[in-house]
Amino acid sequence: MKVMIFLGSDSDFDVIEDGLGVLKGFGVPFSLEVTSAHRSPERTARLIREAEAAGAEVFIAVAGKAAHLAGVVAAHTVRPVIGVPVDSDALAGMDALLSTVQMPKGIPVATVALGKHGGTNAALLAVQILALADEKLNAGLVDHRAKMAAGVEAASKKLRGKL
Ligand code: RP5
Repeated sequence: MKVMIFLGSDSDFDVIEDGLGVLKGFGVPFSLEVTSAHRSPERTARLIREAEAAGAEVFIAVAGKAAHLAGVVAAHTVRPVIGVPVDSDALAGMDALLSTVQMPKGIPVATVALGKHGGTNAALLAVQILALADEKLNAGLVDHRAKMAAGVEAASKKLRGKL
């Protein structure tokens, strides 16, 4: 297992679902658990220790509202932590965005976009971190970028055809 994903609630799952597809596509082994920084603090600390022992190199924490899960995970590990703020109804996710991104100096959290875009980018960022020491993953990322660029060109051609 290389990537440990924590969700603050099972209701956060849809935010990371596409990201799981990204990790599967790159063949990156991951594990996922629901744990809350405030409702199950001891479970959270234990799961972090267990994930490190199981070989986790990157952590992803997905949480909404007063989203301190990513910061708490970062407090318990020196491995990189990516925070995904959930775009819940209240304040359209601005609460979670600020809670996740505004970590005081000393304990960094790499914060990605709100919601599903953030979930996908968290997975891609985790792959990029792992690719630093994995040539196959690196080649996969280069190929992924090339496919995206080709997709933009194809979309442009399709639109031009309608003019
Ligand atoms: C946070 O509160 C969770 O990360 C979730 O985004 C939000 C709502 O939780 P539930 O009401 O679904 O348990 O802790």
